Amino acid sequence: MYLSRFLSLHALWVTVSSVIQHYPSVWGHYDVCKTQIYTDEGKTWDYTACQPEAIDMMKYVKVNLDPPNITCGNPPETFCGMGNPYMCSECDATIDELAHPPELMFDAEGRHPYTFWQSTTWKGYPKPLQVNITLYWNKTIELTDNIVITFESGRPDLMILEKSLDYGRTWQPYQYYASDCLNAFNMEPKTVRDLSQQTVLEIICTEEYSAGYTANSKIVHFEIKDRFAFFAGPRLRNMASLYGQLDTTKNLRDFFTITDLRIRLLKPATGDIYVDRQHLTRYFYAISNIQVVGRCKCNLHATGCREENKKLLCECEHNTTGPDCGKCKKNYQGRPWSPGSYLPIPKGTANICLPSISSFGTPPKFDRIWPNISSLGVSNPNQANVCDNELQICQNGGTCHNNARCICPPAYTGVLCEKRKCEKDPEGCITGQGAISLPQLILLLLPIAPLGLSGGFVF
Ligand SMILES: [Ca+2]
Repeated sequence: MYLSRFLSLHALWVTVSSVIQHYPSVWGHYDVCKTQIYTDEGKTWDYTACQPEAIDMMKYVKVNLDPPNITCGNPPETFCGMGNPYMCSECDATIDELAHPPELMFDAEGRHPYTFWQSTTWKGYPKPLQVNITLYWNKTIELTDNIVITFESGRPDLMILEKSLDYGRTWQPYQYYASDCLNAFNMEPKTVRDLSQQTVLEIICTEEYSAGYTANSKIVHFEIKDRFAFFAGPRLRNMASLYGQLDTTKNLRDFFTITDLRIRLLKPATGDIYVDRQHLTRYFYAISNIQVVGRCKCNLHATGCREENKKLLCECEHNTTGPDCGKCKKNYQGRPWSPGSYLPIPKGTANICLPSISSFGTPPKFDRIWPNISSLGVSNPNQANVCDNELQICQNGGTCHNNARCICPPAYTGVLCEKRKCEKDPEGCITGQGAISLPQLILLLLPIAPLGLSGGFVF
C-alpha cells in the first residue's frame, strides 16, 4: 500500500516537475498561432495568441538626417581630439577610409577601430550644432530591449530621444538627456530607478549619460528592461505579470510601441562649461552603433514578419490581414476584428476572425452594426450551416453537431465556443471550469514542490 502511494506520489511529482520546468520556457513565447487537435469529430484547429520573435531591428531600419548635409567630409575637414586639441584627423567623404556616412551607425561591428558616422565640427559656433537622426521602419514595432546608442565622440551635453507611433506625423519625447537637467529642460534630474509601477510612463530627464568626454563610457541607454522589471521582477522572471499588464493597459503597451525614433542631438560634448573658441574642431557628434531590438507588432495574430518591397509585413494568421494583422480578411467579417490577448497564460486567446455568414448576403457598406455571429443564436434550423469542419470550425475543443451547433467544453460558450464562460464574470477569468490558472497551479504545487518557477526565459 505504501509502495503504491509512493508510486502515485512519484508519478505526480514527475508530472509536476515537468510542468514546472516546461512552463517558463513556454508560457511567454506565444510562438504558435494554431495547433491541430483531435476530437471525436476529427481533426480541428486550436487557435492561440502568437507573436513574432524579437529581432535586431537595425537590419531593417531606414535613416534620415536633418540637416541633410550635416555629415562631415564634404568638403573635407579636420577634426581633433577632445582631450588633445592637437591630435587631429581628416574627414573626407570621397575617400572610403576617411568617410563617415550614416550607414556606419548600423554596420556589423566587431573590429577595431569602430566604424562610425560623424557630423561636421562646430565651426559655426555660436550657432547651435544640432542634428536630428530619424530612424524609421514603415512598420509598427514593439520594443523588447534597451535602445543603446554608442558615441565615439563625447556623449552630447543635450539630447532628446523621441518616438512616433504614426509614421513620423507626430512625435512624443521618450527621454531627455542633459549634463544639467534643471538648467537645460527645467526638469529635476531622475533615473529610471526613481520610477515605479505607478510612474513607469513618466518622461524623465537623466544626467546619467551626459558626462561627456570625461567619463569612460560611450553608451547612452533608453531603459526598456528596467521598465519591464517593475512588473516582471528584476530578472524578468515573472513575464506573466508583465504580459497581464500589457494586455489590460493600452497606455503601457503603446509606451513600448513605435514606428519611428528620433535622436535629437542638441549640443555636442564640450567637456567643460565653456566652449573653447580657439579649437572648435574638437566639437562634433560621432556615433558608431545604435541598438534597437523589438518585434513586429502583429496584434498577436502572427509569428512571422517578412520584408517585402523593402517593407516589413506581418504574416497574418487567424483570418486577419493588413501590415499589423489589424483587420479581418475578406469573407471573415463574422464578428468585429479584435487583437489577440496574452491571457489566459500561457496560450492566450486568439480572437480569430470568423467567417462571414453567406446567407446574410453581403453586408451593406459602412454598416458597422452588421449582426455579429454571437448574436445570431441557433434557433432556426433552416439557416445556413452554423459550423462545419472546414470554414466554420468549433473552437477550443468544441464539436460540430449536425452543422447546426457546436457542443462546447464546459469552460467555453459562444456559437463557435469562441468565448470563455468567465468573460462575463466581472471578477475576471480566475477560476475557469476545467481550466487551472497559473497562480492556482503554484499554490497546489507549493506543499510538495518547494521551488520557485525558474528557468531561462527570453522575452
Ligand atoms: Ca559602426
